Amino acid sequence: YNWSTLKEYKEILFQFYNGIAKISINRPEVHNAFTPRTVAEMIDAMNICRDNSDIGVIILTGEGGKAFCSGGDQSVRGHGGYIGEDTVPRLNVLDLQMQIRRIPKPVIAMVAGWAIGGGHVLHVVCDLSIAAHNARFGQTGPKVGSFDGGFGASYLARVVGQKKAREIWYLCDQYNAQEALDMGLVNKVVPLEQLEETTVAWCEKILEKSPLALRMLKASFNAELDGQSGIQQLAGDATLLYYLSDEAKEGKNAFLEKRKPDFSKYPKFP
Ligand code: 2NE
Repeated sequence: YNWSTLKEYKEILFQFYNGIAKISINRPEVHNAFTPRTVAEMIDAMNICRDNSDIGVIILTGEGGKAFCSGGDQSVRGHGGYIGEDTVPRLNVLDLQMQIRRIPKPVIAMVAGWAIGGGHVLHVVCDLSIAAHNARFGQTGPKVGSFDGGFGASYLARVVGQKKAREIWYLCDQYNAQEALDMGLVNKVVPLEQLEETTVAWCEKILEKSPLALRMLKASFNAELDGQSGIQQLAGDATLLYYLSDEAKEGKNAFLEKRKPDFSKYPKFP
């Protein structure tokens, strides 16, 4: 594919092809472990994906074919978080998780090799996951002195069930691609050589669909699980749709024209 660079970063690649944005962690020497900077760059790229109307779907992946992401870089883990150049301890990957969940476009995890620890949680929060045969999944928190009790626990449990999620966290075992498929943790497993073409084909199928319908579906899937904040997202989308109507525009126009609004002609649907 003829991927073009959307923006240059230090620790990620950010590319575009035919309506698809691809965000790749580019630290293969540490199995694509993330630092606060990696995460900040991904957050910046995600913001661009949200605003750019040429982008309809986002692929999240890791460079090198051996790892999707191995979680937080333990060599920069300090007192209270992961420490970057500014010496501030951060857990900014939690903000990235929220952003993946909130962005009103499908995000697909394209997983080759390790998806471990905080890297595993990143694929879990994506809308869809496509795995290569060499993919390996698991959490390590209780082994390395960490845990993710947010989406990493509760949403994982929604995906694979309570018993399996507890097994994943309590035992810190690793699961192969077939096992991940069997427990509903990934959508599809393909040979490594076909990973990108399959993922792009799924993106292209999605891109043929109605963007507003996809947006409403993503918000609806979230709303069912996210309580007040999920309803807030879905309700925001209802406001967006309402703003497109003449009825809503009449309210704004009347205010600006300093007259009483006339809503009488708008239907009261059954
Ligand atoms: C992923 C795994 C199982 C792979 O094992 P293997 O044997 O195939 O590779 P190896 O030799 O361990 O890794 C290759 C190089 O990458 C580094 C290693 O240290 C090694 O470097 P060198 O010895 O060659 O110099 N590397 C790998 N993962 C790293 C990491 N996360 N941080 C820094 N360097 C890393 C094996 O590598 C593994 O178990 N990795 C650690 C996985 C892990 O525990 N991640 C953190 C979980 S906690 C977390 O992510 C988190 C959270 O729980 C809550 C909030 C935010 C983050």
